[in-house]
Amino acid sequence: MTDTVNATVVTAGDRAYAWGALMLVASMRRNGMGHPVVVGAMDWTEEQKRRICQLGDVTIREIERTRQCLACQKPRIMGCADVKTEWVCWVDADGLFVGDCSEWLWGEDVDEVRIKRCDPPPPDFTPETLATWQRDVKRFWGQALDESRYATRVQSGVILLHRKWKPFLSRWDVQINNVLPSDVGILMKKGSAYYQTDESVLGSLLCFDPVAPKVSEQYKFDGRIDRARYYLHFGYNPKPWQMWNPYALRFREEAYSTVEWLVERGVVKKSEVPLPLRRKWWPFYRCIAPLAPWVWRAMKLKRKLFKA
Ligand SMILES: [Mn+2]
Repeated sequence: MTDTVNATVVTAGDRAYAWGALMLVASMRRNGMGHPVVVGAMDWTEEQKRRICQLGDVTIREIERTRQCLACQKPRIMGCADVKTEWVCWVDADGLFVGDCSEWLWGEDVDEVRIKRCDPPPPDFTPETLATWQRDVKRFWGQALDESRYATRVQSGVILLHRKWKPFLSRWDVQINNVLPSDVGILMKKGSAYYQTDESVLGSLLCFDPVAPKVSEQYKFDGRIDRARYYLHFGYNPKPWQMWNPYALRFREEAYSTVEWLVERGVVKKSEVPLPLRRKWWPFYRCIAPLAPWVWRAMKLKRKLFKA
């Protein structure tokens, strides 16, 4: 194993994402991926930290409470001193590795970033967005390319980068804090050039920053090379540890078996598993999945009302 590990996996979440992060790291360990893990944890309970550390080689990095979406801290956590390997790989805490993905975590070209391109280009990738990106990159860094390098933007759920790009990570960090409000949520207003927050800012740099890493031709984490080895993403909200949404239903087997692995190893007790992650409750949660978008709206409203 040691000579197949030269990357650190980095993820983060607030208390509501602790189950996601736990399942993510469990999916690595049960598939033989022994990579060191750094977890940015905002406001986690001692119990939540203890559980994930039991999976071995996990470093908890406390994150100060903030109203800004945690994804905006990706560049800071990826560039932190706890990452000691040649390569660093950001992975969103709302997904799992299926199979042993060690080979995809082995960087090939130090000048490249391995990240998924949106195909087709998303609706927010407009000429107006590009003009704003170019203007802002030029405004803050003194120079910008005349034309975008790419005809689409990227998705930042998985980002594999060599450590030589630390200065690029700090430019991304500075740019996030320059162009996004300090209390930005998961998304900006529709029509904004930075609709996808951290992801849009990264897109602006990859498209226009003259000294940005190149986006690799192949992403690899989507199972196109090997259908048995990929990263699955529990898209949309709520997340499976809260309630199953219609999109995520397809991943139930991977989720249940990961949780059962955690229970078998004594990392969590059966009684501590959230109901949606218990096989017994599947008929119920499958049945109410169509209500997920409304439940999510209600959860967001509740948060707004009580935290404002
Ligand atoms: Mn996600």
